[in-house]
Amino acid sequence: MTRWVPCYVAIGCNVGDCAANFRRATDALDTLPETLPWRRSRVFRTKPVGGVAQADYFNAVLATLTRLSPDDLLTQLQRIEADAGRCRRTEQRWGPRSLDLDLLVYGAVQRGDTALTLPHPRMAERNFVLLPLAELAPDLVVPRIGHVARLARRCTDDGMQWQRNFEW
Ligand code: A4P
Ligand code: MG
Repeated sequence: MTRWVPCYVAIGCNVGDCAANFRRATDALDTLPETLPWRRSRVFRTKPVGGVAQADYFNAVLATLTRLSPDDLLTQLQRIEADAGRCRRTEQRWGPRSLDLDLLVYGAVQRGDTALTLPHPRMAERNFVLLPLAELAPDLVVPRIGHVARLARRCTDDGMQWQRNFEW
């Protein structure tokens, strides 16, 4: 029998009605087959990272246990992004997007394919990933990256504001 695997997904948005996009995404995630209901971190408003001038983002992290394979889970994440109006062909790398769902960690799996790199290669550099991830899984040790709470302790929360009234 396939085992349940803990996995973590970063969610981000800086185009359109982000609360509605987050809600639609989490509703869709909660209906995935072979996947338990998702837990959520708090939502933060964050300054854009990556050098492209654009609006602030809303960011959070989601956690579940799944029996889907990493590739099937990524396919589902990309379908949910497309349903929220995201079009990869026309958008700029690190530019504005209505919904970004990045698979951060899938159990202890490590792989380097362009289509799916695990753990997510830039997660250790991103405060908007580490701080919410540390709320859900402080004791997680991410392969090649390290202990989440320890990494999060090195982050500053400059440019990150908790969105207490974000309704999703
Ligand atoms: N891909 C490979 N590995 C993965 C993975 N672990 N999870 C491939 C998801 N996708 C993965 O991703 C590009 C390709 O990466 C996909 O085709 C997939 O097969 P994408 O989501 O289309 O593009 P992206 O998100 O622009 O690329 P990337 O490299 O994931 O960018 P980041 O690192 O997500 O940066 N600033 C703030 N404050 N908040 C943000 O959320 N996000 C970005 C995007 C930039 N600045 C930001 C934020
Ligand atoms: Mg992405």
